[in-house]
Amino acid sequence: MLRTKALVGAVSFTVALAVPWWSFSPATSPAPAPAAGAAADHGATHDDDPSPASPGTSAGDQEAQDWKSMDEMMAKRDKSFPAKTEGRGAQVIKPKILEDGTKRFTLTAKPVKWEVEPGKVVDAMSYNGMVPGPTLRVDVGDKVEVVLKNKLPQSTVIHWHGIPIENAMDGVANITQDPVPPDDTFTYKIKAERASVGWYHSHHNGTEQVSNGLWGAFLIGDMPLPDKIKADHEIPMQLQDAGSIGLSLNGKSFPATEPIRVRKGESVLIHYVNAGTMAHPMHLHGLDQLVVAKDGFPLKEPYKADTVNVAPGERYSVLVKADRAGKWAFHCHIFPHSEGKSGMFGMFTEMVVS
Ligand SMILES: [Cu+2]
Repeated sequence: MLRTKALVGAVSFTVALAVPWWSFSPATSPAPAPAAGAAADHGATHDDDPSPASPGTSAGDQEAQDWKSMDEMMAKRDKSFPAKTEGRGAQVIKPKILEDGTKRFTLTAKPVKWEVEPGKVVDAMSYNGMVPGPTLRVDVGDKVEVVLKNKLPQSTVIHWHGIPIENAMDGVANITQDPVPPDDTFTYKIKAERASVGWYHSHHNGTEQVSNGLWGAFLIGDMPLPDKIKADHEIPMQLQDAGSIGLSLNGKSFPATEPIRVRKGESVLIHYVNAGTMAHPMHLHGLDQLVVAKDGFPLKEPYKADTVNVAPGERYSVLVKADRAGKWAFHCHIFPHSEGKSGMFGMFTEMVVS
């Protein structure tokens, strides 16, 4: 079954130990290596303006030194992938099964220091201490309860995006419920009516709360795939570009993004979830993306693409047949979101087929 392997991919990819490049002394470097703070500049905007030539050197010398130091800086950063960081987002959590079979999840909203990439630790808002929040997975027909415990210093609520639900449970502050104040709780009751690629997020002070980490994936049932293919891996790829988290895939920025490691011939089902504020054209090198669903609704006629543009709030589900070995770049094709003069950053990872 898809689900048994489900998210195995999402939870089992190993992240190799790598020494952050900025831990090396820059003393022998022709140009000072950017400090960790420079990485923090990789937010929603990225300044890639070329530096002016220094006075006192010929243009030729300056250029030679510039391209060498630029290449050196890029190589250190790019080759530090996949870099180790504290914390891992989107982990699958198991529900408590109540006597009547109801599956109960607990999501505790609380502040967390989140390491987006090596040396860049930000003040984030989290569910259960991770960004994105835990991945919730249930079957069609399940009765589900989600207990929200608010340990934030401000009120919050949870909205269930793309999940059919009773209005009173829709989780929009002051529209369907009162905001849940600090140290209070609220229990959402959800009947899992149909297969869904949903997600959940705050709908109270969303500009700050969602951008700073209060969202997660909520998958119901199995997505029917063309030719009854069973995917070997199923991976939510959650996009963010704003707030304290900034440009990231599943809560991490390159070089701390997670590579997708698969065997040649395997099928990978990827659910893009855009929790950010901009559209991101997600481009995979070397392997076709077969778009099989939009917002969890299976397409009657799936289509192939090499770049899939995912607007805020949208989900696209793509099936990738890993039929060519290699390290395939996988990134947002807006280069100011993924690649600049200090190397790769933000929304960049690899699909490694071996
Ligand atoms: Cu982008």
